[in-house]
Amino acid sequence: MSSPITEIPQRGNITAVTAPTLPTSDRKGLSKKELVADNPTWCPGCGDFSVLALYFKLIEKRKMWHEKITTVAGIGCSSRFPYFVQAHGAHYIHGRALPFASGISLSRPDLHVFVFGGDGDAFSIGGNHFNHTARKNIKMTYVVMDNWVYGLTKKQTSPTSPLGFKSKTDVTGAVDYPINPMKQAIAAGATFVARTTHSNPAHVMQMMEAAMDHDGFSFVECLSECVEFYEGAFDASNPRKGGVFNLVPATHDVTNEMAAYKLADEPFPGSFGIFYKVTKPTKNAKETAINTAAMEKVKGLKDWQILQKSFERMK
Ligand SMILES: Cc1ncc(C[n+]2csc(CCOP(=O)(O)OP(=O)(O)O)c2C)c(N)n1
Ligand code: SF4
Ligand SMILES: [Mg+2]
Repeated sequence: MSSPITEIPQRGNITAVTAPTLPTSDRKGLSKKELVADNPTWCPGCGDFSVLALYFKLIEKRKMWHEKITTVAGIGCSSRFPYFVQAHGAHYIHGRALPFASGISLSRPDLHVFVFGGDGDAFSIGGNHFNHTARKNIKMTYVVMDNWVYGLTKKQTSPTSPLGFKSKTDVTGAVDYPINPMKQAIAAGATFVARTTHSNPAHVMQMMEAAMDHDGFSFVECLSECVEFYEGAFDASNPRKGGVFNLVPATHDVTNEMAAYKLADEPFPGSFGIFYKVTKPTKNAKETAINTAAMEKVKGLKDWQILQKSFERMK
């Protein structure tokens, strides 16, 4: 059987061509075996295991193929994520996962870009990138595995550590007010903002799936316990540890920004689910429109003629 060639939309008038792939109907989704890479080096019991297992499940369930997904992360325990996935991706620079992922998303609109990382990577060193990627509404799914601590570097205060948390950088207890990731995401302009916890796998899966289906910047805060340096941090949200897991009320209007802030303002453990979701044009769509209009102007011209036109304009 002849195999169709997949054309990848590109900037400019160059069209890249991927390796031949089987027709969609003839291809099976990837199995977990085909997705698992190195054995995770996380501590036994770390919440991050749950997120990784559900990512595999999501890829299997949605029948995504290697050439259609990319897994990006910064630096941290949680950011080791791409090492453990047999797929295209990058374990990038601390705090810089989002700019890297933005480049992929904008140049390859046919891919689904997943970004994983920790609270330090996202809100400390990468804080400004978070705000700007959100406001630009660049299509990708960003899952922050929030453990309220720097795990990899062995227990420093993170931007989400609660007041009083004793760490190597705050030996008498954290004195700085923590940020609220949900409020920050909504205020920055994220068009999909959800909250979940590693201790409820079905819910994590639901949130990741909904985030993936969102056409825009989708942000999921996933509480993910660091059993080594912040054991028990999320017990109050885990019914198996005597806590309560409350879903966002069914009556909540996800398009109501003020209602979303109200949910985000609830004291811990708060609510879990989609707080905010609106449809707005993505930067991807806007750039595609600009590029299409620019290409229309040089339609039919050869590359060297386009180049010549540019030189003429410079004279
Ligand atoms: C530029 C730079 N600064 C600092 C570090 C050291 N560093 C590595 S990971 C990390 C924090 C990780 O915390 P978080 O993002 O919450 O991930 P976790 O380990 O908790 O999953 C820091 C400060 C680094 N690798 N690069
Ligand atoms: S140090 Fe904490 S975050 Fe890092 S792998 Fe161990 S339990 Fe997980
Ligand atoms: Mg952390």
